[in-house]
Amino acid sequence: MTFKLPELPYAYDALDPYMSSETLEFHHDKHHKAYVDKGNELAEKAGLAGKSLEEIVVISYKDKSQQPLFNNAGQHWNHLHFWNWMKPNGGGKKMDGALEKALNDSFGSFDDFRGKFVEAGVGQFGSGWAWLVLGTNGKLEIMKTPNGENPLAHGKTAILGVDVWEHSYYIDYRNARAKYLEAFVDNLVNWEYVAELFEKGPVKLAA
Ligand code: MN3
Repeated sequence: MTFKLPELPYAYDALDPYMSSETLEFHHDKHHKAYVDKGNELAEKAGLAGKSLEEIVVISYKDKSQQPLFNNAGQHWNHLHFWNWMKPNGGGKKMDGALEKALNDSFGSFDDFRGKFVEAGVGQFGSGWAWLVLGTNGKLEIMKTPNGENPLAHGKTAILGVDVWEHSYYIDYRNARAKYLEAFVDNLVNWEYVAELFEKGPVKLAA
């Protein structure tokens, strides 16, 4: 199988009360699993089963006839990282020096970053994601994408992303997407993982 559903890196109830076990059970065991299953089926059909996930995301984004494969492969990539972008007792202004400096240089302050990141997530009309990506000249940028689209498809490197599909927050926050996004930044973000991706630098694709 090309794609494999990972175990969550923490217990289902580990993110309570900011993200409930009910949300994680549905989101991981049903939604993410469906992207993996459908993605494998479509990658096989497209003759791309031997490629890396990153290659499949890029190839299927460029080829509009492969939109269904892109939707599922993109969402698989997004969720692989999303689980790692959270941790118990995460969030707040708790990151290492270089990343903190980049946030300050790019947005003015951590609070300005927080405001813009939440605003991007709230402003994404319908389903999608909000992202923190590597920009030019060592700066960081915020972007938002619809549905399963991600920075990778646009040749950009995401170091943080948040799922704003309703399945990610409706059980815990109902329609209050802003409250969910604030709780994500204040209480859930795994800054160690963000720093790891920041230090790794731009994604390199074999393709
Ligand atoms: Mn999701």
